[in-house]
Amino acid sequence: MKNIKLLLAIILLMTANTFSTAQNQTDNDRLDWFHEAKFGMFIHWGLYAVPAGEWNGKSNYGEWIQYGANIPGKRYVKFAKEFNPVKFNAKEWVSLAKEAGMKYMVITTKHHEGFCLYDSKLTDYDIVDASPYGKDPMKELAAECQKQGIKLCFYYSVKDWHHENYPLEYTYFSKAQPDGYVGFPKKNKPDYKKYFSYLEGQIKELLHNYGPIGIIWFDWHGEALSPGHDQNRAYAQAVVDSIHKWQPECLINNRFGVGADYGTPEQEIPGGVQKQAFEVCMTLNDVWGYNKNDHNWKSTKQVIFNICDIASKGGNYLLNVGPTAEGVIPEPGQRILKEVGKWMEVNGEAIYNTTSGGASVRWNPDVEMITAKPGTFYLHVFDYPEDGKVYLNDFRKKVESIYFLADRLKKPLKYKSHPQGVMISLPKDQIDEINNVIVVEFSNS
Ligand code: FHN
Repeated sequence: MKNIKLLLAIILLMTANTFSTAQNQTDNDRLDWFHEAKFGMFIHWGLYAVPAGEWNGKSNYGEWIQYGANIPGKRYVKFAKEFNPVKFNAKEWVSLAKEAGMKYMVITTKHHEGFCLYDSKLTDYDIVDASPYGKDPMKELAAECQKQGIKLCFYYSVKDWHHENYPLEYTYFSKAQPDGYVGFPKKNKPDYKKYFSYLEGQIKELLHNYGPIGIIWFDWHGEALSPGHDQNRAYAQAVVDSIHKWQPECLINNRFGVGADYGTPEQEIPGGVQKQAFEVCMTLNDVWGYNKNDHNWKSTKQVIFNICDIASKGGNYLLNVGPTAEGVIPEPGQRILKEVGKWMEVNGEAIYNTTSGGASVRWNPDVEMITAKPGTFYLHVFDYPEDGKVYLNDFRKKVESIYFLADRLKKPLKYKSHPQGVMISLPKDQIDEINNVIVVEFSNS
């Protein structure tokens, strides 16, 4: 009897371990495509593109124009009648993302304004029922992403300035809005539970009507999860459980407050290598939504530097475009992304499916950053050395070969090994005007 109990205990322990490993394994599996992808397109598109950043003589607004310009809800909803993206072309948007070297696309299905960019049966405040366009652009994008092998992901704002059950207490207040801001005076006391069943119903629509979705990219749930709001956390956990039931492979970012698969630093790159998966989201100019006066575009070099810097810390880069109300991605943004794509076409091997090169870069002033794959380091050299020498310290492997990634012939570069590293001699002329990636293939022997 004693042996049977011992045997049962061992089986239980093994099963438990297998289960927990499998559970962790499933979570890790969910992130596999994300770690391989590294670079994605963020798209902020909504009624805010109609005023295009301008209102009452001020012109520095973006997607927060309803709040920032204090536009009453009954005036704001009239933008829906002017939102007619007749120039929207899903094939052009997806082809641009692909040409830029982006592997996934995160598009706003509903931003804080509450207007839905997809055909929702839970509200008429959507592009099919409330705008002259009358079609569902998410259907077109889903088909085109499927065709071109780009993973479609959906941004969804928990904050909702339009919904009658979104509480005033969960919004910011200001001199102009001392009690907080939602677009419409509240007729009754908002019922957050009812709002959350609306939210869950819309997430269900998004995960049932558009094929496989890579990420539900939640935004702004923070205020509702402050201490004393444990019930809201329970509502959110129920939605997370539903998402895992409806599409087990779908990732959830960290802005829902529960169920996070990865972190989302915004407009800044973390200082060092991160332990948890993360994705830096950034605007290409200054604002997320379309502003016709925002011409402060990042340079192609800066974007490439950011891609490499983020990848060298183990993260993804989600770079934003804000299309016009007619459905056009601004031309400067298109130009920059196409130039970035040319660099990625030649050097993408040093980005896609790489991991951080570790912290060793701090001992290597000649190298801005290092990305890695098993048996390979990619040294990113933006500032080409005048003396032609690159020292790689804190490196004790056996060099197998060293060459420029951009050199199709993989002509060996001269090097001299040292117990703590290797000194690489570069030719006088650099191979790339932005980033000269040096491949160091090594073995442990
Ligand atoms: O308020 C939003 C903002 O409009 C934009 O959508 C960004 C994108 O990450 N998220 C919130 C600000 O953190």
